[in-house]
Amino acid sequence: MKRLVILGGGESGYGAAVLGKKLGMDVFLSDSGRLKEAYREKLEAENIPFEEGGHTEQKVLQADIVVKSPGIPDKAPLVKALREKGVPVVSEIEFAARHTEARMICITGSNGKTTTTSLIYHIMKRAGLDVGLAGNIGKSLALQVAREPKPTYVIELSSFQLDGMYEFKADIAVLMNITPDHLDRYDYKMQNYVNSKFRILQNQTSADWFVYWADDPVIGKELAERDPSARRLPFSSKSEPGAAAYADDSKIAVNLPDCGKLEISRSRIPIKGLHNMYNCMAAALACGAAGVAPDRIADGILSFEAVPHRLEAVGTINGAVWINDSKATNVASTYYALESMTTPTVLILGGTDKGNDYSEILPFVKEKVKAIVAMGVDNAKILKFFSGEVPEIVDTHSLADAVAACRRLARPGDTVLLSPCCASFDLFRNYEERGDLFRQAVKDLEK
Ligand code: UMA
Ligand code: ADP
Repeated sequence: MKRLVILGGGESGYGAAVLGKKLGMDVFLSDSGRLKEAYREKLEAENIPFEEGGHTEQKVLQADIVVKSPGIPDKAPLVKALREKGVPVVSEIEFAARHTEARMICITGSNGKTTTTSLIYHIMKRAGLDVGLAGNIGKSLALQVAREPKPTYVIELSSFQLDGMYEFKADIAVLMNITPDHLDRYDYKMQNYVNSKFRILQNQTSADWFVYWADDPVIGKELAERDPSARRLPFSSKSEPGAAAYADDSKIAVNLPDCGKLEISRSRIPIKGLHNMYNCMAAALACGAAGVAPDRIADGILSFEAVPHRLEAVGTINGAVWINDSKATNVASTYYALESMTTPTVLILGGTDKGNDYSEILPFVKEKVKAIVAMGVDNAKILKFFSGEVPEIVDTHSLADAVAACRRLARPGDTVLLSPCCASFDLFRNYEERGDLFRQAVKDLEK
């Protein structure tokens, strides 16, 4: 009997354990911290052996195969020891994919993954397809393969998951963009991060599809060097020869593989901003490659609501619209949030800085932002960078103070935008908590 050891007992670890048990493997799960109550209870109920509060090296090293949770870095001493011993260490997605024949539609990129993944899933479900949603979006693929197998999965892939993928093949791969992120996990070398993202193309053949943003200089350079074999479906902000889809000021136009053309007026699309037109084009091309008819794709795009925490309108106070874009945790995402602003903006920035270069958003800040409300434990870098660049900057250290400052600064017709450019961990548990508390504060003000 093959021994499967799982490192980390969160969503992906638990799912891998259930699949391993179903396959008749000798399963052992090991977590260095404390398991979440819900996962501990399920592991006990299902008689899956586990340990928490530390990894017992001797038990882990006995593995024939190890599934590693994505949060655990490759540099962890135990992972190194496993590799030195020749034990394969794979991601939960790789493990799950080895036990299903399902068609895989996979989405990666630095920004836009969750929106595009959710949109593809929404279009396909509405078109009547039997499809599962999995991956970095928060749902284990292995658990679904074990419990409710589907003929098609739409999977959001992070670079951490891609790092543990070897034999996996995406039938349709979508690469949204590549801008610096998570560099602390990649020796602060951008090329290492780029290589990780390009793993989404590995093992693809000329029968598969590759959807990507044609205007991205990083992707362009890599494609020139790598020349992958999959059929290409580039989307662009310009109508250019070779582009399978483009967006202009009034519409998106998509040339769907083998099934015709599609044009949708931007004013009819519920999600706003140029970045969301990229997400719509990517989703339309992926669905077209999967054989969904143009009218069903249009129907899905026109009925898709914003995902929470991504340019989510949460209320109107004194004539100013308040928007929650808490998921904007890096410079590129705040860039696109600002790009989509059409009224004077009070911008909440700040949190845990990941080595941000704020000069990328400076032109939009100068053009559109009337005040910056810095919200973080330490706002020194933001205050220093933007002072003199906007009419007003306020220094706050809590959500309550930031919201009060925005209320004072915003006039009828303005927009208050929480698009912090930073991770949330200084003041909040995660970006969801930051966005939820912001939404609640706005609702309280509306009362
Ligand atoms: N742990 C160990 N040993 C260690 C370090 C951690 O055992 O050395 C344990 C922790 O105590 C924890 C467990 O590992 O109990 C699981 O941690 P995890 O976060 O790595 O894994 P999951 O809970 O299974 O969640 C993962 C993704 N997490 C990360 O990539 C960090 C989830 O993405 C994903 O939704 C889920 O699998 C299902 O696929 C989250 C994320 O933050 C949302 N992703 C990053 C992002 O979007 O930027 C990449
Ligand atoms: P991810 O899952 O990759 O983090 P999301 O869809 O959750 O991406 O969006 C996160 C943030 O990134 C959004 O709040 C928005 O500001 C920005 N964003 C969304 N789509 C794109 C895109 N295609 N290009 C650049 N930025 C984007």
